[in-house]
Amino acid sequence: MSYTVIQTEVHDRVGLIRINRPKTLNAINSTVMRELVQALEAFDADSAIGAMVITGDERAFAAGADIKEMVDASAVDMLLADNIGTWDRIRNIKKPLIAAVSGWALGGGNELAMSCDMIIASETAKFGQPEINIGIIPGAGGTQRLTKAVGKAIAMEVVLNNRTISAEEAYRFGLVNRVVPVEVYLDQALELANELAARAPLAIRMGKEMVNHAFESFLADGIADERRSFYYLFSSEDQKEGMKAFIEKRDPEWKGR
Ligand code: DAK
Repeated sequence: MSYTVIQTEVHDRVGLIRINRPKTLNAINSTVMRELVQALEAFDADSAIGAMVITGDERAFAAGADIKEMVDASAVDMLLADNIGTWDRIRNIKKPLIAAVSGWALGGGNELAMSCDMIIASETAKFGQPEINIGIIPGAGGTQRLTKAVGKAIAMEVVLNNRTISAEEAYRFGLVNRVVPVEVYLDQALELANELAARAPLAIRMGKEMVNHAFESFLADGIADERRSFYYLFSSEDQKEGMKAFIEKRDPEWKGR
């Protein structure tokens, strides 16, 4: 299959997917989302592949959903767009998924990393949910998965006040598996993925399902509520102002309506 905004490679028994929009810090537009899920599903169906790694580049894993694509969307546009269904398909991937994160993992980028089973971070990785800066909230699991991973106190600061979590903090809070030098973060992720790929496939699949079950009980309800709140905010003037201000490189003027 040929892709336009991602690149795929095979390393031994591991399928590697690189998000490739460096000029926008790998912002996730609908094409990235569609191609990413297509590539994941293709690797998931390929018996030569035992695990997958998702990465960006050294500067950014992904700086979030593409704000330029969302700025003019209404709540109904967001609800009807196919992005939701596409995003949900990541949860159905059976083989282990590792995020190899360097630089920014923000908004939808952090939500994508948290949708993976493990995260290998470079020392430069920075995790956050800065949606509050543009008048919205996380909409792809951020409020739910982050809270479960790091606890309420830190999650509140991240979601409400744009606190950024450094790589070292992310390890301490239990968000990532390892922090390694930037020169080796991708190699280490591939090595770990190859170790997983060599293990008993059915036991790996069941183990992943069961750990997710423990982590994700009640998650579906929380995610559905989060999504409704996320769409609702697209009927506000503050969402338009927040996103326009980002694009115009100025501070937003909030109206609270
Ligand atoms: N969207 C579009 N363009 C982006 C972008 C983004 N998220 N992030 C960065 N860029 C672009 C910048 O506009 C700039 O483009 P030019 O001006 O050169 O044309 C280029 O990338 C380089 O960025 P900067 O010049 O800003 O670089 P700096 O190093 O100064 O700053 C930064 C880096 C990461 C701090 C900054 O770029 C930034 O604050 N970016 C925005 C981060 C953000 O707010 N992310 C959250 C977006 S909302 C859902 C799925 C997903 C989502 C929700 C629902 N469903 C399926 C329901 C997710 C929502 C979000 O992620």
